[in-house]
Amino acid sequence: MTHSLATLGWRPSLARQLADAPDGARPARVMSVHRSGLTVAGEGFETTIAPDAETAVGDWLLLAPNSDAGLQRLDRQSLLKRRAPGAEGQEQLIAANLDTLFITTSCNADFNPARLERYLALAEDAGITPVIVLTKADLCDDPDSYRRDAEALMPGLLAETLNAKDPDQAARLKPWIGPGQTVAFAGSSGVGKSTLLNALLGEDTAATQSIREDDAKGRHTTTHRALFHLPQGGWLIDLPGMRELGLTDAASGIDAVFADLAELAQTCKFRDCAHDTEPGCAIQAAIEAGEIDPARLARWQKLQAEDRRNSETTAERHARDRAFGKMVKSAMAGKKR
Ligand SMILES: Nc1nc2c(ncn2[C@@H]2O[C@H](COP(=O)(O)OP(=O)(O)OP(=O)(O)O)[C@@H](O)[C@H]2O)c(=O)[nH]1
Ligand SMILES: [Mg+2]
Ligand SMILES: [Zn+2]
Repeated sequence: MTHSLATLGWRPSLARQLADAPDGARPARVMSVHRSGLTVAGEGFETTIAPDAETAVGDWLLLAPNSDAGLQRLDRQSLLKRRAPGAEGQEQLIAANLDTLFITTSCNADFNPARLERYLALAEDAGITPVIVLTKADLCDDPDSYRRDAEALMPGLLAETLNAKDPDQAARLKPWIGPGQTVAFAGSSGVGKSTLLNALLGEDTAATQSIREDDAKGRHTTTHRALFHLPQGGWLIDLPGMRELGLTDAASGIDAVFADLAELAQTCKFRDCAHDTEPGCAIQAAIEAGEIDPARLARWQKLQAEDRRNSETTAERHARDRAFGKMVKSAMAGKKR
């Protein structure tokens, strides 16, 4: 089946980039990434081109007018990447041009502000709009309190409560999954991601089959990543689990989630204020005035520390280990004395 550019998610920010393109160059979106090649689709055509480590599923490319040669990659609206597991510091692209990340949790003990903030920082850092989806509203006395708590996690954040098993309620995600939109679900095991997807997919179609299959355990070991067409017109990309999606170099995403704190910190007396016992600390003053939850400050600082640790280059890590080794040695020497 072939698609129109609009159906594939074409938009003005991409069209503007064609100004300098050669006549007849054809835009095409990367529909799937395999070890052996990239499946790309453009206006009324689909073809396979050579693989390229710099290109991710969801990317937009320009193909030459009369051959399948890739001419250039168009600027991305968003890019989700991770540090490759095992390899030191190497970056691995996961998906490009996602519009929305549905951060999924439930109206129960799975609701964990620190974990949600981690996903939020990941989305913000990648340039993807996060939406919190709160499932199992049908099993909860006060789903609205969860919605309020979720929306308080970040300025401007939206949250939806629903019963994932009810297709009418799953339909609340419609505004984000219409034609040309690209989305993904993230969240712990058991929160209802597959249930929600099934409710959105409705009856079995070919696309349904492949998503359901891909959702089964074990399939993620293949290097295959693909865009699936939703009946509502949008595109879905399956993501690896969160453990494999840890934060690295996400300082700007973290500051976006904690924008209110980051802004306030600018008015602390000292530029390097640790917001602890420093004089003139605007954050501590706001805590004393009851305007900021001290737990939120603690979570911000913890996430920043983790990001700094994960973002260290190998050389920096070795330097820190050496310094630590020296410290241990001198402490031992001190003990002996
Ligand atoms: N009552 C109710 N049950 C739900 C809801 N959402 C999910 N469930 C149930 O919770 C269980 C787990 O749901 P899944 O959809 O498999 O969860 P998942 O997020 O896909 O989990 P993983 O695939 O392991 O990551 C299933 O038994 C669902 O029927 C909901 O909104 N209400
Ligand atoms: Mg699942
Ligand atoms: Zn301060």
